[in-house]
Amino acid sequence: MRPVWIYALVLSTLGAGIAATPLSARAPARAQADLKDASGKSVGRADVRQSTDGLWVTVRASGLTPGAHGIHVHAIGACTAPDFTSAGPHWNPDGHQHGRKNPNGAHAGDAPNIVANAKGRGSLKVWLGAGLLTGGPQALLDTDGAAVVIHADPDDEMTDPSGKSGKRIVCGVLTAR
Ligand SMILES: [Cu+2]
Repeated sequence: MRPVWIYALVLSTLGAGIAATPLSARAPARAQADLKDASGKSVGRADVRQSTDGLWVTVRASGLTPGAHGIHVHAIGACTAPDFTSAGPHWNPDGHQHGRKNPNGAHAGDAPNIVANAKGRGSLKVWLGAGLLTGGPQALLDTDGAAVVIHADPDDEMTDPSGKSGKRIVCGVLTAR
């Protein structure tokens, strides 16, 4: 039988380890959205991952018309078909203008276009910036949530407020995993 002090040492070490764990490591590290078209059909998935350098978004979608489509993280986690206006404007906690090519931009939820191939399939991986998934006043998953929206037309990444990207054709509510 080992002396009691060894157990005390182990317990205190464990305790110190837990206390030293940063808040972000205990918060949800991922969110996921099932992307649906206006008819409610599932057409893909979006994942948001919290990293030490901010938020990464990965998207896979099908059933799109070939070519470029605007895609953004929108400010409200509600996808009411058929127009998805329920998802609100782009996620924009800093009050910037739209567009990654806009000198007064960009919204935190702005992304480069997703480009669908001849079969209507597209994918995208993008760094959104030094944001937080949860915790803090500017977290993505705030009380009204967030959604990923794909548009009918290309985003010119310049014109406020949505780069002339047209109708909202796909939407998915982000939920923490
Ligand atoms: Cu959008």
